Amino acid sequence: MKLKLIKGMRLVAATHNPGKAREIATLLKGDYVVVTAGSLNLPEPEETEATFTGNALLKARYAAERSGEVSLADDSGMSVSALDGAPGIFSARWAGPDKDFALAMKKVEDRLGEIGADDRRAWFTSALAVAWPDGPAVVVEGRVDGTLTFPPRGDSGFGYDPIFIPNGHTRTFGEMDPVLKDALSHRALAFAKLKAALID
Ligand code: ITT
Repeated sequence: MKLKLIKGMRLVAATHNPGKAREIATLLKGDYVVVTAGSLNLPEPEETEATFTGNALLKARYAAERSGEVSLADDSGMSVSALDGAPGIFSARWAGPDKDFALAMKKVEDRLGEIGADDRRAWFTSALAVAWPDGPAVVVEGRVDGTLTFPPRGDSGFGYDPIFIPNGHTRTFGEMDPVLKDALSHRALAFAKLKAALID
């Protein structure tokens, strides 16, 4: 069977993160009827896998099984070179139970200070998985490289956006027009791959 996403169909966005849900809806550009896992009252699965792609597949499959509809999940995070790729898949968990990203960004700054690292290189990864209720699934990954800046700048976007400057730019993702972030982000790059694989 050839897996395809047909324009106009309903897609469950298997995320409970409003910032991500907004970006996913924009990237699907009105071609699909997007319903969120939250609006269907689907619970959040525990992210037990060790990779972005593993957790993206786990979340997409979990939503597809419970909703009976084609589901799309994103597992993403920020990795810091000098911290050996941390927080990586633990990016959400560094913000604690209150999802406090000011705290998470401070933790990144403090860890860099503790080890006396000058290297400010970092990257974002987004793994996007689509799962069909009858079993098949597809996963792709996108990555954008950049450098970190402290203190955080800008209140656009979400998560770690205020400390991340993508290469070739001077503004953080938090200061940038969301249209520009959506044109060059890790999520946009993963979407381009997904479209090439699943959309005619
Ligand atoms: P769902 O699992 O419900 O989708 P989540 O927030 O728990 O929501 P993840 O497990 O994938 O999602 O965690 C990824 C974290 O990495 C997320 O909470 C953000 O803080 C951060 N992150 C991912 N993409 C980001 C982006 O584009 N800009 C800023 N931070 C981002």
